[in-house]
Amino acid sequence: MTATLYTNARIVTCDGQVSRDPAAGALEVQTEAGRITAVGPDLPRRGQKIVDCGGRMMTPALIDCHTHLVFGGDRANEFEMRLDGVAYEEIARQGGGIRASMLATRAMSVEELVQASLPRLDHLLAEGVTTVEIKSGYGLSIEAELNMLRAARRLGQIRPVRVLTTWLAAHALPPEYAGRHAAYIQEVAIAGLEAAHAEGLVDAVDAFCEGIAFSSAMLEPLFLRAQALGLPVKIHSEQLSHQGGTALAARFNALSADHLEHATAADAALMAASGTVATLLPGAFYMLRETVLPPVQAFRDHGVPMALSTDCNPGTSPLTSVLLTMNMGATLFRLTVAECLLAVTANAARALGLQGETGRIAPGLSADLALWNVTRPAQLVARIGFNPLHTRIFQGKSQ
Ligand code: DI6
Ligand code: FE
Repeated sequence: MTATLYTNARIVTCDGQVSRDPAAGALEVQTEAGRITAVGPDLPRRGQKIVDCGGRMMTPALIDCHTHLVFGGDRANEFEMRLDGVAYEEIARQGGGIRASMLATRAMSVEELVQASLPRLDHLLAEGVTTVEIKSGYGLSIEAELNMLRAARRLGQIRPVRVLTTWLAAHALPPEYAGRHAAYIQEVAIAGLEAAHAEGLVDAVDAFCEGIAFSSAMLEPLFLRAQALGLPVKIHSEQLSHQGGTALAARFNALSADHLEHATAADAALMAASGTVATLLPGAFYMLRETVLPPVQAFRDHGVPMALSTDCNPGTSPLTSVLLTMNMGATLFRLTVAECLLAVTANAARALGLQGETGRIAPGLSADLALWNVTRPAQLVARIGFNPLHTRIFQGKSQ
């Protein structure tokens, strides 16, 4: 197999320093058999296929590390209710919210879920995404949760994309378990996790730690089971209130804690010690018109890596644009341009345990690259509703 040499690009490796103004041609990238084999100035010519990038900017391909992309139905009606002043938590208490999506999701076959989710996935891919995490969490019964992850795996087979699947049965309490949180965790979240794991459907385990969902004490048995199965954990924590989910997750060396608007500096210190990534989800913050900002400066001070993700879901973040997410990370959360780019590449890879596989332009990693019709990272983050993707490269193959 011949190698490919990408020349005349402004390469932002996201491996260490993110360059503000990469110079065209200063670095070259060589790929072979789907991997990056060399990065550097003036790489030796030895018969590789030469791709002249025309002075364009090249970055690692983008990663969406927190999505609920597979679901049935839509919840535009709840959007209207919120415009009328009804709070998200109130809608959930009235049986809307996650439970409304549960009814629509349970009614669909795996194939129907795949078809409903494909346009959302395709929208991400069109923006240079090559890795997507997809959670269960709208089935809330063992079989319906398994079907969501079967659909997620299928999406990864029919499109050129790396799909990571996350077991999020502990997302909400279905009506048949009303008032019986502990029983739900045992009989559905844990029993189903074992079935899903046996079927090869689980890359990580997640849970929603919130007043309207589960307390950290309720979630501990689930995380213990995940740990026993050798599965990494993640958590939705401190989104609407401070519940202590981040501290629980840090005790289990979670890959990431996500949302975190109500997290504290003490949480940041725990995350730093456990190597847990802070995944910020500005789409949900925006949709819910939240006002409490995540403690970004505390994450910086403690050296907690920050990721950004769409949180693509039918209720609080019907967002399928990683580029817009970067813009929101900067505008709403005051991340720098360099932080925004790392947040959807190197740090997003870390949030999935994939730091040795993708998310940086470095020798040995998968050749997952994006070539853009811009010359500087700021041009990727500054614009709204604009897609400058020129070429998406997944495992060395251009699309
Ligand atoms: N936090 C979120 O933002 C989503 N899930 C979660 O735990 C919202 C899910 C939904 O409203 O459908
Ligand atoms: Fe979420």
